[in-house]
Amino acid sequence: MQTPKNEALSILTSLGVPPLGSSGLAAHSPIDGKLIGHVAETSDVGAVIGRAHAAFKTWRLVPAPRRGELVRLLGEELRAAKDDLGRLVTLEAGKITSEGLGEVQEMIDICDFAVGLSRQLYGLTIATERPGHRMMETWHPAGVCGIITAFNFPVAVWAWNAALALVCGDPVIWKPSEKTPLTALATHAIMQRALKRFGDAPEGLVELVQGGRAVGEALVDDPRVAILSATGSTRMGREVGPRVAARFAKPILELGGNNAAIVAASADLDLALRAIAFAAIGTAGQRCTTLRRLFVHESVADAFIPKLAKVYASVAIGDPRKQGTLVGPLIDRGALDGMQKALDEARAMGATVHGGGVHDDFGAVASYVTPALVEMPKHDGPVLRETFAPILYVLRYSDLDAAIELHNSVPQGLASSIFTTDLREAERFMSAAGSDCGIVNVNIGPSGAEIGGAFGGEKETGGGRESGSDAWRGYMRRATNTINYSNALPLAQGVTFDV
Ligand code: UN1
Repeated sequence: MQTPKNEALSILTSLGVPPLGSSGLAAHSPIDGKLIGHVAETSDVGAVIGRAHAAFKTWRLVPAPRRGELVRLLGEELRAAKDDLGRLVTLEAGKITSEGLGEVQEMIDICDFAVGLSRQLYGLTIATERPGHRMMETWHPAGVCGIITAFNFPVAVWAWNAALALVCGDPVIWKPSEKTPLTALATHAIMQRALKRFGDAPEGLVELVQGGRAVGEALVDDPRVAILSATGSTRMGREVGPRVAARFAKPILELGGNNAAIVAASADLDLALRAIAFAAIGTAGQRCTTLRRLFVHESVADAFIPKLAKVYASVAIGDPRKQGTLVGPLIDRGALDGMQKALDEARAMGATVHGGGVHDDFGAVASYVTPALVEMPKHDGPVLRETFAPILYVLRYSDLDAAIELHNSVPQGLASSIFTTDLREAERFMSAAGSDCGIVNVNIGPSGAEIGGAFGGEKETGGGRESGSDAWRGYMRRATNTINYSNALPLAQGVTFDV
């Protein structure tokens, strides 16, 4: 097998990315922890925003179905590049091959969705109290959309935002994670091909800025950026949200999750086992939708938890490019340290920890771990936090309402599941008194959402919605229009004002 560096460099060449430089952001592969190369940082973000802002003046007037054509071409280019880009995601983010490819598929799916949307973007016609009048809603492009993304979905999250923003008439500026600059360069090169085939897109319509905190802050604070979509930690969102709100721009925040599942007494335990394994161990626990807390009914706990521990002990860990591997590396040493710290805290509380060890045999600079299944004596301490690593905290319950209350007692509110064959329990979990999350599932895990639904969550998850359903509205501004087609001028609420 090639070294990650050589493989990444040859993919970048085949995707048409110019050779990497010798200074700027350092790109590593978590597979061996080694340097791949350097990516230049953007020095003048203001100039980039200026270009995008100028592009808005033209793009907002291009008919939406024609804007959709650009996204259709992007989808075509992504289909052609799927294998290369998916492998690059594996090399730079450490995902196993099928998940790297799955991430690119998610980009293709949102392009298809957005193309259809480009012939919709519909408003309402509303009954008016005045004769000879008509009232309606119109949706217009909102302006430049800044997109800040995280390392764990280094390309798909850009696509969820960009595909919608572009059909909605908004130029996009992307600030990827500093940990994944190469997949961003590759995606940008693919986008350039779509733009070239499209022909007459305004300069500055799709921009990429690379760098650290200052680059992100320039997008957050610039009044020319009308929409700021940020994916990452709650800590990041706590800074970004108020700054965007302070200048009355539109934030779309997709922050931390502390996702839970309930395994009820009537659950199909075989199905639950497989679903829970994927949700908790998949992507090495580095999805914002990763399953982190599990409530198991006391009547099935003794049968179920040992089975789960067996899965944890047998799961194949290693080079994510290798067939059969299910758990690749963590992104870096910081993630590994964070995991060990959380496990130490759990042990100090009296928890039983299955797995959780560090694999130094893959080389001291790489960060491979065995996923940890942690039987907790109580719902407290590290259980209340999102640790971005494969740790699943398990608790037993006897009463469903009490379990739902604990389920909802964390600050985050992204994704949740119940495993049950009891209709009453399933409906209770989805009801107003049930899970308080943005994603509430029955008999499937909390991760791996399709793009057709709105994606996002409540409370400290930030409240934003991306992707499907009517999430497009977050990228547009609404105008209410009242049209008088009579000769009279009746005022609303019966007011008279004769001059
Ligand atoms: C994320 O982890 O930032 O539902 C997004 C899922 C994916 C997206 C996760 N479709 O797991």
